[in-house]
Parts: sequence; structure tokens; C-alpha cells
Amino acid sequence: MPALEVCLTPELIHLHPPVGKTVVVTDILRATSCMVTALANGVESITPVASVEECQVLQHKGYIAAGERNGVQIDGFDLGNSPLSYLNEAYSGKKVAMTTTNGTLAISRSSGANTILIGAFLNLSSLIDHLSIQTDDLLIVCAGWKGKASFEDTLFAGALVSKLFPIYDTDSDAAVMAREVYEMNQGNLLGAIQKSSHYKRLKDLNIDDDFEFCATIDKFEIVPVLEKGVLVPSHR
Ligand code: 3SL
Repeated sequence: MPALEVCLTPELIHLHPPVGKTVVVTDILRATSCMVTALANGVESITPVASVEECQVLQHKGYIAAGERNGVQIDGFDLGNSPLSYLNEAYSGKKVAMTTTNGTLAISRSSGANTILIGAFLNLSSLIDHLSIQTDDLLIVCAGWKGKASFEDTLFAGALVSKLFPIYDTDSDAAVMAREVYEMNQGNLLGAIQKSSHYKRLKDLNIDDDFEFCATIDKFEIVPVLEKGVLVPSHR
């Protein structure tokens, strides 16, 4: 039986080496919710990059530049970090370059993994289906906030643990904690997300629709996968 562990923040990744594992990166508010929505709405690919400057270089090559710092769209960028921007196939066929405070960093910290997948409540069941038939050990990497653990990412990690428990083994207390967080809050995900420090940080930006959207389960049937540094829909 493959093993499952949860890394509550990228700062702890040295305790959970990704090499040889399948990694699911999650940043519920809002990077991975954006990635899932964008690819489900026809975006051709998303190139996650660490810096604003790398994004700008790609923007000059014709990419859509998307991202935030402290929740706010970066000056000169085409898009911020709202998943709603990608609805109705608004950027279908486009290549997106994205940089965010924690989400894209969590992806780069996961390098060395056999496979890097992107998870959000929006694609929960598709991800569960995908993970139910793969055999590598599984590491769920929560993006957190500037090195600290975050409630909403832990909540999502717990949803995965709760649903995968019969087919994965774990000795990870972080996985058990995440599962408890999810199972105590599964009846009201939006309410749970509103307990988070990141909700408090973002709520003055008037993005209530984003919160509700990011708390929605199974809106899309897609699993983004990192291939040669670029996120595309998995074809499994
Ligand atoms: O930190 C990140 O990667 C972002 O998702 C943060 S925000 O929700 O856009 O503020």
C-alpha cells in the first residue's frame, strides 16, 4: 500500500523529500483554485514562475501575465489571482505565466517529485480518481502563507486524506490532523475558510465571490500536471 504524508508548509519540505513521490500542491486561496479554473476553461498552459521579472519576460513573449503580491494584482500584469477571471473561456487558447506569493513557490519547492499535480476543492473528485489508481507514495504540499501553515490548505489536505485513507497508509500526524480539520468542517467549507488568517487578510479586497468559488467542490473535471515546468491538463 503506498504511503501518504502531508507537508503543512513549504518550509517543512526538507522533512518530506518529494523525490520519487507524487506530489499534490494546494493553495486554496487562491493560486491552485486559479490554475484548475484556468485550465478547465481552455487555457493552453500555465508556466509557474517565482519572480515578477520572470513573468514580465514571458509577457513580452506573448504570454498572459497573471499573479499577485499580498493578494493584489501586480502593476503591468494582465490578471491578478482571481479564478473568476478565467471563466467563460475568457483566456482559452492562451499561455499564462503566473507568479504568486506562496502557490508557485510551493510548486518549485516540490521539484524532484515523480509527478506534480494541482489540487483544489474545485477538482477534488477528479484528483481522488487520479490518485486512486497511481502507486507512488503521495505527498500533499500545502502552500501556506509566507512559511506558516494555513487553515484552508490544511482543510483541503484533510479532504484528500479522508477520501484516500482506505487505499493509502500513513504515519503522518499532519495527515491525521488535516483529516480531523476536514471532517469537523466538511458541512460548511466556506465557513471554515472564513476562519483562516488569509481570509481575514483578503476580505477587504471585496472578493467575496472568490471565497465562495474556491469553496466549491467538483466544479471541474480536470487534474493539472506539471510537465517540463509547465502546467497542462493531465490526460490520464
Ligand atoms: O499566495 C498565493 O500563492 C496566493 O494564492 C495568495 S492570494 O490569495 O492571491 O492572496
